[in-house]
Amino acid sequence: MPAISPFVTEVDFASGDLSAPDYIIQRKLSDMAAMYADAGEAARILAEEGDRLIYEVQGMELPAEEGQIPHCTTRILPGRIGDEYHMTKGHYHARREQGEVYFGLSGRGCLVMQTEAGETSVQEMVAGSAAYVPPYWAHRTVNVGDEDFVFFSVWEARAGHDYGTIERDGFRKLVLLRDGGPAVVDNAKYA
Ligand code: PAN
Ligand code: ZN
Repeated sequence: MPAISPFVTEVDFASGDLSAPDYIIQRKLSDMAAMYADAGEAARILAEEGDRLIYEVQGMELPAEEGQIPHCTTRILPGRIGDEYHMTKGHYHARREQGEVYFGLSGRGCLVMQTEAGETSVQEMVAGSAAYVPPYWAHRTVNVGDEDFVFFSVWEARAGHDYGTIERDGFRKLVLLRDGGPAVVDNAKYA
C-alpha cells in the first residue's frame, strides 16, 4: 500500500526556500576546507575571518525505496576561497547507475561532472537550465556569479550518496577565477 500521499511544495526561486522542508542542511567552509585547491587560504579564512556558510540544501525526505523521487533545492552563496568559486562537496551516487536532473532557478553556475573512466564535462547553468546528470557521472555545482546560485534537484530514492570517493580523490577539473571570469582548469592534485 502506498505510504506517501501526494503533496505540493512551494519553491522560492531566488532563495531556494521551500514552504515546509523536511530537512535543511548547511555546509560551511569548516565542513569542506580540505576540498578546496588552496588549503592554506581556506585555513587562513577560518583562522582570521571565521567560518562561512558555503551552501544550503532544503529538501523533501522520502523513503529509500524503488520509485520514490526525492527532490530538493540547493543555494550556493557567492564567493571564492582564493581563486576557487564556492561549490558543493560533490559526489557519485552510491548506486552508480542512477542519474539525476538539475533545474536552474536563479543565479549563474557551473555543473562539473566526471566518470571513473576519466571523462569530464563542465556545463553552464542559469535560471531555466535543465541539466541532465547521466548514470555513472559524479557531480558538483559551482557558483560563478555575484548572487546566490539556486537550483532544484530530482533523483531516485535508492541512488544514495558516495562522498568518500570525491573527498579522497577530488574532481579532475576545477572552476577558478582567471582574467576576471570563471575558467575550467585541470586539478594538479587529482589523485
Ligand atoms: C543534489 C546535491 C546537493 C548538495 O541534491 O545533494 O546539490 O550537493 P552535495 O550533496 O554534493 O553536498 C544531488 O546531487 N543529489 O543527489
Ligand atoms: Zn546527486
